[in-house]
Amino acid sequence: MTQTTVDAIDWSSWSATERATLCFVVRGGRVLLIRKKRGLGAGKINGPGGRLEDGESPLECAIRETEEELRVSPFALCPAGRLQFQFVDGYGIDVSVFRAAGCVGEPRETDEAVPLWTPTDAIPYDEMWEDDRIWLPRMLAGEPFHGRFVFEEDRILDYWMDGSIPSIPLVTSLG
Ligand code: 8OG
Repeated sequence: MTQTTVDAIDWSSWSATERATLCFVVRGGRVLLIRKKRGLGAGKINGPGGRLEDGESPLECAIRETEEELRVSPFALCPAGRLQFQFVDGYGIDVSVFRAAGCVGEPRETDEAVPLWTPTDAIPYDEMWEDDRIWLPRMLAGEPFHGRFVFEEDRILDYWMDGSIPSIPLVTSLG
């Protein structure tokens, strides 16, 4: 894979190496973020989430990952957006983003993550993936989004953002 622009990629036939999820609990002017301790993006601040297991739907994955990383169960999840990342080394990841109205339990630190209840007007973008400042405001505002990003390591080379409803079913399994 040597394409370095969004337009150079045939997105109609694009397939990701892996599928993953993100789950943002947004409640009372704050969003539940994490400091990730391991995996892709370790050290960065992100939402809870991770890669799909075999036979799992994105919705199931988003709930399981939040439970594993923070020991809380998110509820009232809604599909919020879709993010397609192509890295120039050939790796691609397709991320279903969910917003949750709340969670049961108090978030706790685990060996995967440190919980960070963060005011929605003080998001630490400098410590997050470079693309987050592009779509996270839409997620917080409840606006749908669909983003495509070409990355080289952790730097954006090119991107496209659209405010449409994501074009894949977010709550069914690939089978
Ligand atoms: O299993 P693991 O935690 O390593 O899965 C990667 C997680 O990182 C998954 O939740 C999806 C998420 N992720 C990316 N790229 C980006 C990105 O650019 N921004 C954000 N916020 N999350 C990302 O893989």
